[in-house]
Amino acid sequence: KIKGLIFDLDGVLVFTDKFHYQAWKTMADELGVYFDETINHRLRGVSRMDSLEIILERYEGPDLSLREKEKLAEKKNEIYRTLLESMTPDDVTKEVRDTLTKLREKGYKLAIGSSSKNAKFILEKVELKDAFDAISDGNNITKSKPDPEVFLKAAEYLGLPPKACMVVEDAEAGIKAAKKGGMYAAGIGEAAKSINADESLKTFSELLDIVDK
Ligand code: G16
Ligand code: MG
Repeated sequence: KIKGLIFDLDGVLVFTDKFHYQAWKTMADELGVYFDETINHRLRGVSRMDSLEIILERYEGPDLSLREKEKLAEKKNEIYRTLLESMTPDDVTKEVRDTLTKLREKGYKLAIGSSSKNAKFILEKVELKDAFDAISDGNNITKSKPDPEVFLKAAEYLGLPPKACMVVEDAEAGIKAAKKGGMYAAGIGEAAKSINADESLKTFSELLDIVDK
């Protein structure tokens, strides 16, 4: 029996992927590294430093030290944070907001399970922070998705065993993480096609129909 839901942030509740793309693209252009939407797709749900490594697969310049890589990641984050400043509550659909409210009214515990270190900042910008009982994000984990750590922490914060939790994800790495953590996995968007997902959602509000099943 499902008692809690754990939501991925980017790609499920908000669409910050366009900002991630823009920020990485600016950095890649400066480095002279080829980067496009297809490569960007591989960055979904992946941590900042792991994302940088994926982009650097096409880098042909001199070897970069860890410090130089950290500088590049910091630079990307500065550009990304500036883009996030433009977000408002209108960046969350009514469907998402209403569904979260109804799930809570039904008695479900709700948490965020995001790889992002900017999760709290984003939730504040779109005024969604109060919709959740717990937030597990890039700041409280050591291993990024597909490792289940971020979701296991979210379940722990909710005080629920993993098997009583349903994870809602748009990325394959996130679906894999949920399954490895012993949770029920619902795919939306790109991850709705995942063969590893237990449920595939065409719309966000469909959650209300499948969660009690
Ligand atoms: C998000 C994005 C990833 C991003 C990661 C880390 O994860 O999908 O593309 O690389 O967070 O973000 P930051 O650089 O802000 O720490 P999620 O798990 O919310 O989909
Ligand atoms: Mg995501």
